[in-house]
Amino acid sequence: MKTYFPNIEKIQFEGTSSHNPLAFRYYDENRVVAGKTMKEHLRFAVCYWHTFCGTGADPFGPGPQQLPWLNNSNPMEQAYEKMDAAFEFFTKLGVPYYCFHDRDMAPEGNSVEESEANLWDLVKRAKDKQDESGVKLLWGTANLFSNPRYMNGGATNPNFDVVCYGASQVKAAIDATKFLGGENYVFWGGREGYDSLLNTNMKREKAHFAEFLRQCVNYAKEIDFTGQFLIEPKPMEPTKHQYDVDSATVIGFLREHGLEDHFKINHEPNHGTLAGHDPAHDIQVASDAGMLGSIDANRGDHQNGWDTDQFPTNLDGAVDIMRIVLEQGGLAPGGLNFDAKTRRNSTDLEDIFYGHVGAMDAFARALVIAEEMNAGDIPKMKQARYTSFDSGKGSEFEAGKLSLTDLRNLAASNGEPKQISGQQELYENIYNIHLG
Ligand code: XLS
Ligand code: CA
Ligand code: CA
Repeated sequence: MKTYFPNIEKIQFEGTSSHNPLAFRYYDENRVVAGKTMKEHLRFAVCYWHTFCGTGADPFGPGPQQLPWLNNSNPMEQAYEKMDAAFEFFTKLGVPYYCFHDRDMAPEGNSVEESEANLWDLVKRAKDKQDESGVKLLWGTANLFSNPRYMNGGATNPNFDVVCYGASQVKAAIDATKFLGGENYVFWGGREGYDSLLNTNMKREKAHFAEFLRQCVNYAKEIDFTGQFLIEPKPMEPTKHQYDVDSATVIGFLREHGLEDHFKINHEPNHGTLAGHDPAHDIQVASDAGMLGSIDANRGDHQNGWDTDQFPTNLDGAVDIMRIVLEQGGLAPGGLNFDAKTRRNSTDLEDIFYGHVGAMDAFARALVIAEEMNAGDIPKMKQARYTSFDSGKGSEFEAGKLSLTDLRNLAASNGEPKQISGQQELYENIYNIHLG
């Protein structure tokens, strides 16, 4: 079979003394940290869309990246070649998982039936390749945003016919995900949002979205799909106001519509940045609600108001994520999916490997640091800040046993509270010691 990365051998772990840019310095998949291997903790996935479909196009010009698997003018042949390249890449990189949209894998046909047949053809191939390589599907999803028919949204489109068309795609993508043993299924809000209230009944569109999701839950039960459903928040882009703004918004929406037991959050750090949060804030919000399901490991840029989808090679960002993941006992059945793309001018095929190798190493290193940090002074100091609630009147307050008048009377008898420093600088210094 043709090889697309002839100059690249399987990426090996070589340790910190290595200067080989195509080797791992920290990611040793069998190394045990806190009772699990790195592979089990990190559950890395490669995304099909940026890595095999994106060529670096932007609003100012076409993509300069030449991807040899996109040359065939027959769309099905091209999809086969793309899949060969994808599985060669997954295998050489040594990731256990991948993620895809229906349209990344198979071209759209001229009818619902033809699109379903195209997808099914490719999905059967993918199953064989999964079985041969051992690479598994972390999640599947449907693209309800590229085709112009979705210009006013998919599930939230004001035209019912478009909602039905979107449903046909989601149904097929759930079927495909089930067939491939996918451990999750993602709903990212695509064009579910709006640009102007003058032409948009937001309340009705959100109700339609909830009903659409409810029917997906019903369908999963009907076909016995047991993967985890995930919603991915994003505040803007492509629409001005995306409905799934951030973790808190999604949690509120799910609870409002009685869907909270059926969905968790797939959090993308870049989207947290776009929402004006530190990504760790939004991830902690999801985790605190018991709803952090998976992470699209990437990073944005605070200077830019758009989705830069950069590789998450920043160590502190990875540490902040892994601290929360470890605290909640892991991400499974979710994982860390690199929803990231090389920069437009990174035009060598090796650049795709550099991005992934660097990000995998950053997270492997972050896992070890976060484990030490969680066992160190920071959690103890944080806990100590709240000791006044651990016993006596503080614990009665937490148990709901004190009225507002009781609290007032305590203030009167206790007098002016003692000033207690928040010591942020000290915490930051300890954090830096762990970072090494
Ligand atoms: C786009 C999203 C998208 C989802 C999957 O901003 O990140 O790629 O992850 O539809
Ligand atoms: Ca994403
Ligand atoms: Ca993104």
